[in-house]
Amino acid sequence: MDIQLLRGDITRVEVEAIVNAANSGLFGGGGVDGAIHRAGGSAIMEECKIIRSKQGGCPTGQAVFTSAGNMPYRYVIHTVGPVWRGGADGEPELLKACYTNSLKLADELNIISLAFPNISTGVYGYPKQLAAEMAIDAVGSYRSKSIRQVVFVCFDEENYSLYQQLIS
Ligand code: AR6
Repeated sequence: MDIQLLRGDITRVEVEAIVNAANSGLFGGGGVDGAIHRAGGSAIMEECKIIRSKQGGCPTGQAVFTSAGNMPYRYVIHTVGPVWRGGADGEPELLKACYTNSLKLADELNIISLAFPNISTGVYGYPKQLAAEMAIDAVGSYRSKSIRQVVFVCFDEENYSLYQQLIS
């Protein structure tokens, strides 16, 4: 798998599918979740409602998918990162599971290229250095059937420079 790094807005990256850092109710919100729902329009929220009524949302560490609405992607994969509570509450395993379960779902959907935001590093408060190390480790150790390219999309400068140091 080719791993790339970009600074910017995940709704403007050229890939087949993008990952959203959602909440377990799939209610939408701020940060990258808000940006994705704004860019994709109401169709994504309608599909989230259906998932909520069928299975009650998406547990932390798991992943579900919807269409991408108005965005030119095949899918949005919604995963739910852990809220940082000091690190002894299963946060590292749950963050790793977000990446691995999103990759597994992308494989099932025959996705060739996938973009990730820096899950949990906004309002969920996960330390950025630890999250970047986990993200790169999880993606780097995953053996994919269909995915050829993974793009880490960093919105803020701090994450971008952390990823630059870890990837180069
Ligand atoms: N493109 C890429 N990354 C972005 C964008 C964007 N347009 N906007 C922000 N980021 P957060 P979390 C980065 O808070 O910590 C939501 O309200 C941002 O710089 O979006 O997993 C959900 O509904 C940060 O590095 O997600 C949940 O309730 C990263 O995205 C909750 O926040 C993640 O920040 C999830 O919290």
